[in-house]
Amino acid sequence: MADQIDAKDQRYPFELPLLEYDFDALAPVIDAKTMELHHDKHHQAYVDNLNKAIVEHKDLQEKTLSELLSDLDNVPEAARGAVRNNGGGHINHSMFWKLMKSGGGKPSGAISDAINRDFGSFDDFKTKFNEAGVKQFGSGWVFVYADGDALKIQSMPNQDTPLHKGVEPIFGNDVWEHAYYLTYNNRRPDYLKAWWDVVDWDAIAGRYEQLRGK
Ligand code: MN3
Repeated sequence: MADQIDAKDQRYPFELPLLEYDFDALAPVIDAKTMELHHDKHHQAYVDNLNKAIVEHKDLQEKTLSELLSDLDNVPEAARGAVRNNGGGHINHSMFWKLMKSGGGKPSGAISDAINRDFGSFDDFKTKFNEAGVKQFGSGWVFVYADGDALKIQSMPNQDTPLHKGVEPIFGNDVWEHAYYLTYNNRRPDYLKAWWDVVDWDAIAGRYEQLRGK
């Protein structure tokens, strides 16, 4: 929904964003049951547990999610782990849903130029990204972010985000088993390869432009 506040700018109480497409829109790359569980159960749980974690912390309720995650040192220790995990879960998944659409596409414009400049070709870029996803031990994400002008690929564990270092990711893929297990079972490399077929490059180009403007 256009009038819903983006997760990074939300303050307590945090809210689950509505999916802008049907659960089966990304099938067969991501099956409908996985989408339903992933959005309605997993993401909802991150939102609920984030709200619970700061229900007693009035000072933290003043901060946006982006402010909380980029300044964890100033979150009291009793709430820090829960904010890191569930706040990260909320911001990562809120980004993730918007990076995908039925039919996908190909990069174009400035983001395509940057990929070719920094990785040689789109195919080489995808290979490096997929390798980072395969190598991430256990649960986590693979992110692309800008380091100055240069694009970087970085895998991170659990629900961590480059925001912990003050850097907003351009995009990322979820490599938790819950993201792919029903269709791909243990075959994470197959999921990583197939995922590119539902990536919305217009959405990524929009994020890239917005982040470059900062
Ligand atoms: Mn997930």
